Amino acid sequence: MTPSPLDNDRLVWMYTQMVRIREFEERVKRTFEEHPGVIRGHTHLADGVEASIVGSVANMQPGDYVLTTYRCHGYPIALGTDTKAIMAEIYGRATGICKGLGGSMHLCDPSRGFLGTSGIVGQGIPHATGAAYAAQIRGEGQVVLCFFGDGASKQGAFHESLNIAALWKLPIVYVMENNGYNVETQTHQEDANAAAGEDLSVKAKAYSMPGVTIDGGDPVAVYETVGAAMERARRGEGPTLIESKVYRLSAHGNLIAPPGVPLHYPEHEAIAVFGDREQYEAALKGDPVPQFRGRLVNDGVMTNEQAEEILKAARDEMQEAVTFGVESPFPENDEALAYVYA
Ligand SMILES: Cc1ncc(C[n+]2csc(CCOP(=O)(O)OP(=O)(O)O)c2C)c(N)n1
Ligand SMILES: [Mg+2]
Repeated sequence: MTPSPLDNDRLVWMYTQMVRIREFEERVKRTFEEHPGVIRGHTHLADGVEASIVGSVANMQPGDYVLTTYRCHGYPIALGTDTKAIMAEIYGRATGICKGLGGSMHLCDPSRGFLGTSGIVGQGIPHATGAAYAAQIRGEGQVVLCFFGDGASKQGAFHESLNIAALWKLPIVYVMENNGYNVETQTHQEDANAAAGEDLSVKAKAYSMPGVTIDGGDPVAVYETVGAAMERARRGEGPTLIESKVYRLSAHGNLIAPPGVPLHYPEHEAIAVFGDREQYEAALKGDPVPQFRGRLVNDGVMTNEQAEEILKAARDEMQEAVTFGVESPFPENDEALAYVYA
C-alpha cells in the first residue's frame, strides 16, 4: 500500500515548507554576523536536508510523534510551529518555544507532536522507541518518526532500540539522515575507523526489519517511502529503517568562536576543513530546493512567478522572526530552575 497521492496543492505546500526551512537556516547563519553575540552556543543547520524533512513529516497524522537530533529547526517549521517562537528560542528569549531555556539544540512543541531533540548523539533513538511503546499500549494508531544521523547508527542505543522495536513490533519509522559526515570525519573514512559497509540501511537486516536506502534530496521519493513505512507501522507490522541520503550544505555547526577565528565556517572554509571540494560541489548540484523548484515548474505544477512569491513570503517571514527574536526579553533569572525536576 502507498500513501495518498500528492496533488498539486500538496506539492506546492511541500516546496513552500522546503523554502521556509532554507530561509530560516540562512537567517540563523546570518545572525552570527548581523547580531554578533545574540546566539550563545551551537546551532546545527539543516540546509540540504529540507526534502528529507518535509517529505517525511508530510505523512504525519494528528497524534503522530517526531523526535530528532540537534539538527532540528526544520521539523517544527514544517509542522507549523511559529517561526518567531523558534527563532526567539535560538536567541534564548522568554518568547521562545521553550521559554528561552532550551536553545537551538533543545526544541520541542508537543502540541504538534514534536516531542523533543537531543544534543547527545543517538540519545533520541531510545526516547522515540519508548514513545512508540507508549503508542502501542495506548492503541490509538499513533506512529513515531525518529530522525538521527549516520554517526548515531554506530551508537549502542541505536542497536538496542532497533532490536526491541523489532521484537515488540513497535509503531516506529527510523529515518537515518546520512549526510556523509560525522562532524569532520567522513562516514566511510577508513583511517578514522568510521562506518564499515556500504549502504547503512543494511543494518536493518540484523534486526529482521525492512531497510531501504533512498535519495533524501527527492521529497516525493521520501514521502512515498516513509509513508509506506508509516502505514506498515500503523497496521501493527512493526518498524522500518530508512537511510535517507542527504547533503550537508553548511559546516557541522556554528558556535561562538574564540578570538581571531571566524564566527562560523562559511562554505569555502568548510571545504578547507573537510578537504573534499568534489563532494561539496556534488552537494551544490544536488541542492534539493532549486531541484524541486525546477521539477514543479517543468511539470506545470507551479509557475516561476509563484515560486518567487513563495520565496519572498518566506524571506519576509524570517525577517519578522529575526526582529521578533532580537527585540524579545530574556527569561527572568529565577526561571532558570523553574523546570528542573531532579
Ligand atoms: C554521545 C556523543 N558523542 C559525541 C558527541 C559529539 N558529536 C556531536 S555531533 C557528532 C557527529 C554526529 O554525526 P551524525 O550522527 O552523522 O549526525 P550529523 O551531525 O551528521 O547530522 C558528534 C560525534 C555527542 N554530541 N554525543
Ligand atoms: Mg552525519
